[in-house]
Amino acid sequence: QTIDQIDLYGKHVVWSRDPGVAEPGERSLWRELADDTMAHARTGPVQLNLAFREPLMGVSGALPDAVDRPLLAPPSRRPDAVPPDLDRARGVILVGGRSGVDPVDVAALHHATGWPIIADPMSAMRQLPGAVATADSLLRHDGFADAHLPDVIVRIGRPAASKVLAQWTARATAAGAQLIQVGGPGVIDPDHNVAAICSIAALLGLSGGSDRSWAESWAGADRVADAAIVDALAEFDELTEPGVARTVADHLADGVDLVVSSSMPVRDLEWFGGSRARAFANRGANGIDGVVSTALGRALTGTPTCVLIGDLAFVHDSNALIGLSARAVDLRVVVVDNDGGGIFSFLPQAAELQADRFELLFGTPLGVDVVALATSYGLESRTVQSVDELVEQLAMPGPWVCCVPTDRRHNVDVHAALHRAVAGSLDAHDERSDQG
Ligand SMILES: Cc1ncc(C[n+]2csc(CCOP(=O)(O)OP(=O)(O)O)c2C)c(N)n1
Repeated sequence: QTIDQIDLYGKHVVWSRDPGVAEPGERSLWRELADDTMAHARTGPVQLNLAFREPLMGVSGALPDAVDRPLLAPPSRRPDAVPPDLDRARGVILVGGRSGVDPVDVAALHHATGWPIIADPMSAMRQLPGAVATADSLLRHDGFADAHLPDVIVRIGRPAASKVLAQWTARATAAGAQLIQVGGPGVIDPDHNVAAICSIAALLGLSGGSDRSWAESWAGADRVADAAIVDALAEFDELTEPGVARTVADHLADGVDLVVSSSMPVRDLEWFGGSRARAFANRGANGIDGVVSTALGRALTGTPTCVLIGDLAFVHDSNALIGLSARAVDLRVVVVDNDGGGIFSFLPQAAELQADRFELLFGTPLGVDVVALATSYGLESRTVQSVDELVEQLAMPGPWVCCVPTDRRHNVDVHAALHRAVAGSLDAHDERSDQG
């Protein structure tokens, strides 16, 4: 091997060993090593770098009898004490992915405090009573955002993708709100504004305030915003990117898992996906790496899986489709083909740079025929151009690939129209409330 394999995964593994080439005289140590590896693997990814002696041929002997050993407990940080003064009426619960927290406990916290649950689809908790699905849209409305600044924020799991939500959270903590972090992988404090890291159990003694108008105000606005989104989406003759996310969320059968990719699918699902939206996503600097493989991995566990993905991420990981047509795997791939990366059209560079430079540096169109690419792997593949066609396709068991052609520039206008529609409906709702 030409790369140094020792500590190859750095801090991304919880444990790694490089025991060197196995020698018959060290047999007694192997079981201990296997045991240690398994125990650590229960707490996260591990790297065991095993070297073999050439000619790499041999016959494996019988395994020794199994022995029961206690497993290592996952490394955990001792939770902080619950800060005083959290029993405030104006609280919000943010739930995101990988929280490790039982939805029953989140529902109990909402029930006890009356605090709305701002639920990212990654939490799979949008169907809890008190869940709000349209927070990004609501918080883009300055009047709503100002009037609903909280005193307490309990964040459970990872933060959502919405920058608007993150900025509003930071604004609230800068103004004195307490941010309590619960669960999630590692210590989650990207904005360095977490006041305490607590267990969910410790928070279940909270009672919030007795003012139910806070919860009702969020719930009412959420209903208004969601109706505005649904109506505004129906105004478009063509299938839009947010419309694809909403259709997938609304129509994917309950037993089918969803994986969403960056940049726009994860956002469109979070912002416009409604209360049925629930998904898995790879997040981080390498977010578009291996997304088809991630979905395939989920599908191979036996759960039918749909992946909603852009054309760049799809092409980037299209090798994952090799051999798929010959396997009984229910993988359903919906490619939103805007010929390049969608998020960059929302950047100021989209207006500042000359179109060809912007395309070269940011848009990065590939010009790949998605249907032809999928067909070349022997997969069933088609172009889908209406909500009805997409609904029909989503009901089919995989493996298949469908491609929804969209336009990056138009997508910016679609998002603006949706935000305008929500803002208009919230204003009208406020007026009605004032008069009532
Ligand atoms: C491996 C990797 N390279 C680059 C990026 C930066 N990046 C984030 S989103 C994105 C564009 C993805 O385009 P596409 O898959 O077509 O989806 P769309 O943006 O159109 O929704 C890029 C290049 C990344 N997250 N991961």
